[in-house]
Amino acid sequence: MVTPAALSLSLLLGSLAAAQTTNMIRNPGFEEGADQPAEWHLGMEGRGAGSATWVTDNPRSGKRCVRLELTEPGDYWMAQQRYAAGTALPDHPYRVSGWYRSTTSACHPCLYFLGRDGSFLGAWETALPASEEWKPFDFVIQSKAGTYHFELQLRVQSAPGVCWFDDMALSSLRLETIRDGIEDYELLYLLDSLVEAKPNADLGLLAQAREVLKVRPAVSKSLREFDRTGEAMEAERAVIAALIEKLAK
Ligand SMILES: [Ca+2]
Repeated sequence: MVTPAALSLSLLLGSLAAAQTTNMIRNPGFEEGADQPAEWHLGMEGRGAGSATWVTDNPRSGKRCVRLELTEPGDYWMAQQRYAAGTALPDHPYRVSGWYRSTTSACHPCLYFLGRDGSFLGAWETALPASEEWKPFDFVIQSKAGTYHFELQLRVQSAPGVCWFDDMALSSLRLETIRDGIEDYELLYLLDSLVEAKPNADLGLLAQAREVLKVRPAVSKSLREFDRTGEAMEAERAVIAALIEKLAK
């Protein structure tokens, strides 16, 4: 028999799977491709000797990452990816994140804001500090008025140096936040229904569920203060999902 709780759970798992596809970046871990990383253009703009290559030396994930080198002062060598027209919103928050390592501070993630006719409206760009080990970066940026789509550039810029990028992500922050909010609400609602529907379930499990339903301070604090890492929320979601699974049996 398919119970309402089981049905909700399957719908919920479907929506959780859909939520994994919010990353706009194609081939974000540089794993796909034959001679070149699929979906990425490797090259340079301006002046300066260097290289942009697809490499297997110490990737952050899988077997590959991208390596960018500038051997003399100049503009930039980069891995570039452009998105289809109409895929970005104007005046809208976006989150760009990824992993890098770098011999100098010449490692620059950069996002071009492009208008409806493909015109350049401006760019967001930042220098990342040198790091011998893989290090995450995570920025929230606001798209410019008139933005219709983006171009992403992962650069080594200005000064000589070598940098590597892997596991990139770009997503609409508002959609991400709203979706997560809906999921949290759905998860809590489902858990609450199960506690009501299963008074004869394991007492320890029910007590734990009731405790979670109070919403723990660390989580509500992160909801108010917007925990950028989302670690508290992620941990809580895992606890709630595990309780739902056990109670739904
Ligand atoms: Ca990789």
